[in-house]
Amino acid sequence: MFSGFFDESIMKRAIDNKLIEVNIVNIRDYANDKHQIVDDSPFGGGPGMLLKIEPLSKALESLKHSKIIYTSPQGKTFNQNIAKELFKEEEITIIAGRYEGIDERVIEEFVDMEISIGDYVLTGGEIPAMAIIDAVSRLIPGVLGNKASYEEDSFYNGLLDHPQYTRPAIYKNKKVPDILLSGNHAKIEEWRLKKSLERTKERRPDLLEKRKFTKKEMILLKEIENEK
Ligand code: 4FV
Repeated sequence: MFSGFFDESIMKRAIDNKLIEVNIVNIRDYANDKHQIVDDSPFGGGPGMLLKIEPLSKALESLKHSKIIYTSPQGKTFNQNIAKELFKEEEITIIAGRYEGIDERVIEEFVDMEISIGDYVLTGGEIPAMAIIDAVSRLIPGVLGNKASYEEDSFYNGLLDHPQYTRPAIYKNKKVPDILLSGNHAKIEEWRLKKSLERTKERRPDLLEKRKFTKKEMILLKEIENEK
């Protein structure tokens, strides 16, 4: 599942430019029994299988120096702040679960952080692992074309992104907002900030709760209030 993810586009370039190094560890290589069994049925009964402790422990033993992450619905919900935190790590190991999950003793012994990418159930932890690798890698200077890209990100300043447009300026009578064609960068910045505040207030008021506002933002929030 990872070949496509690492062999294309920005991730491939980051690997080729040695900005990130990826080692994929097959847990089955650490199952030393004849049939290389990696899963077994849960104690206490119940549906499905679990990843066994022996192969996983042997695979993780030499990686204890790294930040070990397990992706599961029981984890804390992934967000940009966690991505920024992980960005500071030298080396990250991500356990991508399968079946119903992994033996709890592996989590107790090895896992530093359990992360969920959302309240829904997937067939495996690979896609969550890719999401984490993508969000963290693009923060590494040089991975994205230009540095500015992630400084303009959604959530970079804790707000949702403002609307974006590109050529043509008119399409089937749908016009791009004039302000964006004005060349007045100060006015454009203000318009974008106001749009971000408006959207965040409408769609994600939770993001505004703990947020500190600049004077400028307070003024714009007042305007938005009055324009309702
Ligand atoms: C998941 C999530 C997730 C649970 C059992 C994989 C599945 C299966 N991971 N965020 N949502 N994992 O659904 O991180 O092994």
